[in-house]
Amino acid sequence: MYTLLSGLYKYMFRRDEYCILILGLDNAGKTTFLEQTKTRFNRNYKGMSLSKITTTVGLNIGTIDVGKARLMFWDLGGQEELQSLWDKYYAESHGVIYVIDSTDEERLSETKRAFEKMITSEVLEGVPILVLANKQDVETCLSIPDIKTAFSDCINKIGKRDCLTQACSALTGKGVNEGIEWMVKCVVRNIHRPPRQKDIT
Ligand code: G3D
Repeated sequence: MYTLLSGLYKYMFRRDEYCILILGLDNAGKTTFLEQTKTRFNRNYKGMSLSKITTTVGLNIGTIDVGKARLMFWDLGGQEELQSLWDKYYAESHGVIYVIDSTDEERLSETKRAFEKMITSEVLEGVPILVLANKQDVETCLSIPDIKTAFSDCINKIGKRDCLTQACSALTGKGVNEGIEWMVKCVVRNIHRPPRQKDIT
């Protein structure tokens, strides 16, 4: 009886786990986004003060539960020398959140190059990509149409995968829930699709 009940309990509360990479240049707001996400989705999480966050060096991790999905985030450093490590994590990932600093027009072509390199990786084929146009709380920031125009020649490389550009402020939280909920929908749907080539052993 105990085994039956414990099995039933486990079945009812079982969560499917998904690894989500948070990528983007240094200073884009990746760590702030992760902290904001943890604060919003984990009821008892007491986050650090968002204004005290410093740029990602190495790796930050975090987990949230949304419905029956458990998202495990890996926030990777965005400095040029750390970007070469991103692809070591691709094979494990179910989704990518790519964070752009909408206030940094000077580095727009640099972030586009890093984005292009990432989306052309075969290992990430079919993996949903959420592009966060971050820092939209800053009045002088680039708008979504500005960013989409700057990234327009990436469209063909995105292919058939799910991709959404979401306006966001990691600092105030605007757009964060919408982005996460979209990602959950995509990864849950993908798990019921035939496996990607890399998953076939
Ligand atoms: P990173 O992890 O991508 O390197 P961080 O970036 O999360 O460390 O953020 C870099 C800087 O951008 C931080 O400011 C942080 O407060 C700021 N920032 C992040 N998201 C937003 C946002 O949505 N709006 C605004 N206005 N600022 C944001 P400092 O001053 O500590 O460098």
